[in-house]
Amino acid sequence: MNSYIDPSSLFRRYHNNPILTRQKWPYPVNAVFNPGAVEINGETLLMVRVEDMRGYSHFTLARSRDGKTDWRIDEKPTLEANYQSNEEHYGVEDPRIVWLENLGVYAITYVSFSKTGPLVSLATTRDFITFKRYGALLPPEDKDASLFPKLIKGRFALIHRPIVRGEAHIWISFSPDLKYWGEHQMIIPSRTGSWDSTRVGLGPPPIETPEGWLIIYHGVRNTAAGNLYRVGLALLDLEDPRRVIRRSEEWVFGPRTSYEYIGDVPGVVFPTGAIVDKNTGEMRIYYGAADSVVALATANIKEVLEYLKSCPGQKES
Ligand code: BMA
Repeated sequence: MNSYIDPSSLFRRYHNNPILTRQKWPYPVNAVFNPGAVEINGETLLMVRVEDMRGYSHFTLARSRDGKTDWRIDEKPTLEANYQSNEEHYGVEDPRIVWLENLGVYAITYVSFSKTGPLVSLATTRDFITFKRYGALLPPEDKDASLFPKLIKGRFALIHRPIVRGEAHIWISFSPDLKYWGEHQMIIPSRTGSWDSTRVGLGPPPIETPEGWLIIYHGVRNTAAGNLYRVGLALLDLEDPRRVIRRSEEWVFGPRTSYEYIGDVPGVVFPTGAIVDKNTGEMRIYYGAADSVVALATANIKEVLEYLKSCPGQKES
């Protein structure tokens, strides 16, 4: 146990949660959740996963000046699945967005639901109006992926979560060109007996900090009442993100409120976007709650790193 910092005090729910609901949507939908987040010209832009009444998902943009209030939601979908394709036949889900410094584009990794299972796909954009689709990066079954915002030793790096032999652990892979991927390595495994025993998967994209790449991930435990989705933390080495410097033993955020327990999938908090205010250190974490609404939690990044530094390191594998 960590002695002096209460992990459940690190993330604080926004008092006006949920911030986005299907009732606020300009057109009829079933649910809005798991948004990618990015800051552009001081404005927060959420690329929200919107599930239609068929059960297929697409992405629609919502914008706010302070990232908390007065959300302006686009009248129609921003990025629709290419339903004719095998890759996106059943829709697109759970986008993660990074600004790719070296290419000068936003990179959106998302789950495309193909006829043969979930795939990790990539699209890039400069303006969130037109998109260049790269297609699937790796074979199914794979989800919960994000690029690092920077090249690592001259190569692109991708965190993702393949399912292999029924096991779901977090992996990293590298590419010289966003096309050919290799040097696949498992970095954050699920832990037998723990709160994250059934599955783990990356939440928001990796966040660069002086201490390392901050990883916010979801962990799942299968219970008598179904799957419980909670959130844990890890820190990866800046130069070599295959190296896990720290990992929390405890979860730091989990379902507690009615909007996290009442919805299509009860007992789910699923963070997919994070924005750090460099001046105040406030980190805004956008998450899907109960696969039905978008909610916001805030944390102080210094406190989060302080807590992580009190966590155990991971043995070299
Ligand atoms: C995961 C993903 C998420 C979803 C979560 C909880 O496997 O499919 O989109 O929010 O399950 O249902």
